[in-house]
Order: sequence, then structure tokens, then C-alpha cells
Amino acid sequence: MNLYRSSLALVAAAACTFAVASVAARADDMSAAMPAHVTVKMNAQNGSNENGTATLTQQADGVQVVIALENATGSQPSHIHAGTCAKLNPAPKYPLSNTVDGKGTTLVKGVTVADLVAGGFAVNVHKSASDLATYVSCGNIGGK
Ligand SMILES: [Cu+2]
Repeated sequence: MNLYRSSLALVAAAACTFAVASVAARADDMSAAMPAHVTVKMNAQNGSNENGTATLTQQADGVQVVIALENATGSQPSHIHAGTCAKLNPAPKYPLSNTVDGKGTTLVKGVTVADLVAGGFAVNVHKSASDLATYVSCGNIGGK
């Protein structure tokens, strides 16, 4: 038995529980000024190697989405879609600013982090404006 590895797993699980609890608390008290953060792991698709994160931060008027991907070049259309990376609704739900050389920041107005976590959404990045059909990176909001 590997006690060290077990301890690490427990710490990770505790950190996860705390993050989810923070989001739930925010939903109960939308007037609070303290931001809620959720980090979504972005996984490369179709051999792109574009792994990274999408960080969702509650702001007063919406959710700031910051995408950071490795190995990405050029301008890549990015959206929040309903569904999961395994089964994405192809129609974008919320448009995001294009990810340029792996970085993009968008304020999605009129939503909360709690809405996005509860709603069954995913952040996805397309290869280019001329090749929208090829997905290069995706992450399930809420980690499902
Ligand atoms: Cu999309």
C-alpha cells in the first residue's frame, strides 16, 4: 500500500469538495462581493496537444472566462456549449473571444459560475474560423 499516494488523493478530494461548496454558497448569496473561481481542465482533441485550463471567475455582471492553452497558435474560435466534451451540442450557447496563441479572455454577461457549473456545459476551442468542425480542446465545466 502506498500511503503517500493515498494522502495526496485525499488532499485533492478535499480541495475539490471545498471548491464545489464555495460555488454552492455563492448561489445562495449572489449579492456577495467575493468572487467564486472554478478551474476547468482543458484536454487536447484530435491530436492538437492543446492542453490547458479555462478559469471561470464570478464578476458583478457575469463570469470572466480565461482560457490558457499550451501548443496553440493563431486565432481559434471558442465557445461554451451545452453538453459534455463527449457529446457536445454543436450550437454554441455562449460565444467567447477567440483564443489567440492559446490565450483568451471573455466576460460572459448575465450568468453566474453556479449556473455554468450546474447547467451541464463545456468550454470548447475550434481549430480555426475556416475549420470549425475540428475541435482542438475541450473541458467539461464542473468536471463531468
Ligand atoms: Cu464551439
